[in-house]
Amino acid sequence: LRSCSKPLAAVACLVLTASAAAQQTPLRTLLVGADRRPAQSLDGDWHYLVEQPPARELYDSQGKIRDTGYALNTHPNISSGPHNSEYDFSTAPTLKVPGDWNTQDPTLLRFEGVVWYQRDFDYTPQPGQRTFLHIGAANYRSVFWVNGKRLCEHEGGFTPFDCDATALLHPGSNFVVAAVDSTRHQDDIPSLLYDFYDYGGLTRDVSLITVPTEFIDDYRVQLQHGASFAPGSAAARTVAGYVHVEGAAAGTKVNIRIPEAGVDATATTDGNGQASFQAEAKRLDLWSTTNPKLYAVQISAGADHVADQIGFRDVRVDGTRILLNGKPIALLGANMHAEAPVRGGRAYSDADMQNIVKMLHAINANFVRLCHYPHDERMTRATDAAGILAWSEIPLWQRITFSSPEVYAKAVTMLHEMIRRDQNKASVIFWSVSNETPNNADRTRFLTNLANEARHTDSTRLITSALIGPRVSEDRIVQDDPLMPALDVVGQNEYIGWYEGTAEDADRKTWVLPQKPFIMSEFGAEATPGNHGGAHDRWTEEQQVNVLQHQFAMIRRIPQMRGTTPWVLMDFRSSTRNIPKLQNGYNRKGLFSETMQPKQSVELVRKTYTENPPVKA
Ligand code: GCB
Repeated sequence: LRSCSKPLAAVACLVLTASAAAQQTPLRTLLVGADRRPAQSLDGDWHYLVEQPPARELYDSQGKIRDTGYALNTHPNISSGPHNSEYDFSTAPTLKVPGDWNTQDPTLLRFEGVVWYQRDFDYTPQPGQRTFLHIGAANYRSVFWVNGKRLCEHEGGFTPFDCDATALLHPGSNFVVAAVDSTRHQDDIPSLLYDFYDYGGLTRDVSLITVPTEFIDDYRVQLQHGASFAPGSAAARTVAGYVHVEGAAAGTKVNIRIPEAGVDATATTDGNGQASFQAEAKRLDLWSTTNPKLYAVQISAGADHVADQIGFRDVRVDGTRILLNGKPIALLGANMHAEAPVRGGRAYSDADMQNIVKMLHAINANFVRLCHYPHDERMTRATDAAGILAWSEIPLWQRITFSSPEVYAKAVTMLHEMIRRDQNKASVIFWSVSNETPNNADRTRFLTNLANEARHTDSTRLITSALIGPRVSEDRIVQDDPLMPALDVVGQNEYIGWYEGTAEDADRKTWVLPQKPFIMSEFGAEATPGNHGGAHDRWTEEQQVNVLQHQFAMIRRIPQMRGTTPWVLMDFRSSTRNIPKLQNGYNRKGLFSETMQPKQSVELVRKTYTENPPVKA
């Protein structure tokens, strides 16, 4: 519990200390670079049982988690003895993990509640090692038991966690039971209402990761922040960061090697297990959108090793400009939900990510807003490899209980988890703290504190949020949201031509904005794929093109604009979109349909981004 001094662990530790005394809950952490470690995959078929609300197998009448019942994975006496049990995982059907339950069982398409999962696995303990159960994401609340004993709990549907299962595992056959609860509550993040699908389940990879007793749980390896890119100054090539070794005594040696860049640095841990380092690279190609160079980075400490692929780049703001490696950059992109193209459901595979990258390439994008929650780590690996800059967001969507200190604590945990997982991804340049929140004192205090927390946790990226609702008086749009001083870059959402007025209204608008870099982070119109008509006929591909054309023309007239992300790259499932025939359960503002069929708008956006970008660098 020494790592309680670190921000992420501190939050986990608070949770742990409360329950630790009563239940001896083992350490829960988030292993940086977990996806790079050798692992025993637990993906595949898991038995499942569905519990209708109020889920009395999981919660007692006070709402506390029960450790009896399904968690024990007992089997009913079927042929002899008194009848003893009303469930049986071993004869229950299976769901694939990773994967949401909604798209795997037609009866669960709209199910929000508790689903129980179970699987057996073989395990061979190794002396002097610790084994973590790694969960890529479980939406929304989840509880895990190993061999009938409670292992850990987690809240939040989009970030990974690692639970130390060493003490609960034994040689030979073991079993794990998980209860995943997607029920919505007012004080959750997101809260009760949102315009995307509530995909429940073990939506990302599950595995066992074995590490030595002293192990690398956290590291940052980056281009040293603040390097000079002024003409004539020495090339920026100092690599700096830290390695944290959980359980290490002060003075433990840590080695960081980047052979191709000629880096071979050693450092020693302090009393908190942390070793900071700084090293001159002999040669270093900076990561950029045109040269997404990733280096093999090897980190070792005692018996533990992690091998990662890391790009080195600098991002900062200069007045109203955004600089990548010292050069102004225009961000041309689109929004994207973590929705699997073609297959449907929550995206989780490399093939899903490649399809998303394919669509981004089709519009000649160099940027993607990954909305409205952290996507699968495969996505930010894919943007790293493809040279596509990324915006990553926590799911503070519209109406959150901003007055609640408990909700603020949850938001901080989600922010730390998002940052910690992707802190070594060169492509991720923005941490977004929220989307379209109501402008009032509670929310502004909450989000200002959260933005400061994000900057304090990671000063090497830019902090942003997507705002809505500027003051409009006739054709003058004045954005004076008091959250803006806390942001490095401001995202602006607006739907002129769809939720308000006509496409042509955009031609008359004058935007009055502070001297900061802005991104037009949402704009667009719905078009049912294959539906055609005139430029003013609703739901047609032609109208969508018309709205986007007028939007691009308007954006071109706003000098602070440095990026655009139309809403949205691909149609996505949303339980709030229920106009039969036109929507059929999908938000239709996609440039592509959910099966990746391009609408006419794809060609418009591609041509605009290629020949006449709507923003200047
Ligand atoms: C918004 C939200 C986004 C919605 C979109 C829409 O303003 O940020 O989550 O899906 O509008 O289509 O209404």
